[in-house]
Amino acid sequence: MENNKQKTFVAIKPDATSRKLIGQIITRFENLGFNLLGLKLMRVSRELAEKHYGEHKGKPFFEDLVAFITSGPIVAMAWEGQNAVEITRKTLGATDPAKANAGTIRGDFGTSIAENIMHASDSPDSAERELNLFFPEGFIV
Ligand code: FUP
Repeated sequence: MENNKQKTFVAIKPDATSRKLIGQIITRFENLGFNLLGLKLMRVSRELAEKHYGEHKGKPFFEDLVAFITSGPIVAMAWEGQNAVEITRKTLGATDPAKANAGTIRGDFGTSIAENIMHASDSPDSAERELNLFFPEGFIV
């Protein structure tokens, strides 16, 4: 059997937590057959937001992005499974909900590129970096 087990970092953003979408979103990840390694409801500090979105520093949307991700609680999660990084990105759909296919999480729940429901790591290297940022304490499983 193929073995490409990966860990990925996923976050439910403040628009989705305030819209009470947490349960529906977690169900979709459980349906994929992934294993949940870590999960926490948290507020993102400005410092953490700037580190997490470091690649976008200087872009016109950077300040709004930091303001948004720090505006309310997020759910930070670590999931593990075969090809988890790529499958998770597919499950979220395109960054802009207007371009995301129906059936994807952003396609089904989102309307705005700035407030687009979820984040997911875009590569195994990003996943490692982001998991270290959001789960410096590691995992109990
Ligand atoms: P993604 O990897 O799909 O989260 O997308 P990006 O890393 O390109 O963008 C990170 C976040 O920046 C997006 F979730 C939303 C925000 N963004 C904007 O607000 N405007 C843009 O034009 C592009 C991204």
